[in-house]
Amino acid sequence: MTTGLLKKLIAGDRAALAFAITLVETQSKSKRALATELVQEATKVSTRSTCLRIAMTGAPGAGKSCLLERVGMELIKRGKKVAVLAIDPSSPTTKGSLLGDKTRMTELSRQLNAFVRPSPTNGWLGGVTRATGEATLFCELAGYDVIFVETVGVGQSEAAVSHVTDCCTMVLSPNAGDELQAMKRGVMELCDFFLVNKCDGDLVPSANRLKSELLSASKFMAKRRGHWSPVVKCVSANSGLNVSEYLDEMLDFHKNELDSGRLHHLRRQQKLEALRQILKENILEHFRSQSREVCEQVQSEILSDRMSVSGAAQIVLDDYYSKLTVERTEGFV
Ligand SMILES: Nc1nc2c(ncn2[C@@H]2O[C@H](COP(=O)(O)OP(=O)(O)OP(=O)(O)O)[C@@H](O)[C@H]2O)c(=O)[nH]1
Ligand SMILES: [Mg+2]
Repeated sequence: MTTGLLKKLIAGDRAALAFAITLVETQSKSKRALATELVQEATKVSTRSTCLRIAMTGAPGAGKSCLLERVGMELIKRGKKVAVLAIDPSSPTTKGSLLGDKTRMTELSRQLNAFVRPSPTNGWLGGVTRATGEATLFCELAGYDVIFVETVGVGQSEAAVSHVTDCCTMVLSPNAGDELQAMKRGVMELCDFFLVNKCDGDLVPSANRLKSELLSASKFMAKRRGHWSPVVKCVSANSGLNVSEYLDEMLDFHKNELDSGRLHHLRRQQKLEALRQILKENILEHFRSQSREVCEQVQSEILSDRMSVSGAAQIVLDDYYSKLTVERTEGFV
């Protein structure tokens, strides 16, 4: 059923790639079986584990898309094929800021060796782990060498995206000092590169100030990788300042990770994490669908002090397990 689609994917057919990604993004149960089959087949034939997967995160308006346009074009000049998967957890449709993303990567979108794909997640962050991981796999099969995943930094998205990428770049605006104070240390510790964007015109002094702040903050961060201290750079998507240098360091980083076997190890761990995530999501969904009513009942009991929290939890769990037993017995009849 999916063999034809897979062949087209491997041949680099962009329409087939777009179709395959739509398929894994769907939440419709009937299409899910087809999507699972496609991913299964794709996994078996996937041999290109040397692709580079980069998460590009940062607050709205930091300049992620503009930078990706620059970085992507530079990679294309160097003979690489580039894919950008832009995820927006806040946008329930492909309208809104995502159209903005498309237009901000106009030059890149027009390149034969580039594939730009906006993906709404319908507020479902778990979607980043599964659908994006699968979309990345398809991009690799279709021959893309570097795959960027653009996410709006909202704390959880960095953690989710770190499960499907090799490294993480955070883009910041020069005036993001306050944001930096508020940012959870754990989020910063997931990043390997910090780019202070918009280092041009009047913004140069504040960009340099933020760079110093980041450098001192990074000294106190726990290292995500023992051998690597995060790189902090001032860049400008407008002027192109340091874009090429960033890419050189990124490619070096990737080569080191690959040669040392660390990347291989990371991806194995990511696969197991993805399995855990999918199981967790499905089990939770099943639990919610079965236990909504009893949950509501015990909630009011707890709030009026007629029941202890642990006693209420036990009632909900007993009810859930008893339904599971009934389901299984009925299944055998
Ligand atoms: N001065 C200056 N402005 C920039 C630069 N890069 C981006 N901008 C401006 O910053 C604004 C936001 O840029 P985007 O690339 O869309 O930012 P983003 O982080 O992708 O935003 P979201 O996708 O909405 O989260 C735009 O108005 C850009 O023109 C830069 O290097 N210098
Ligand atoms: Mg953007």
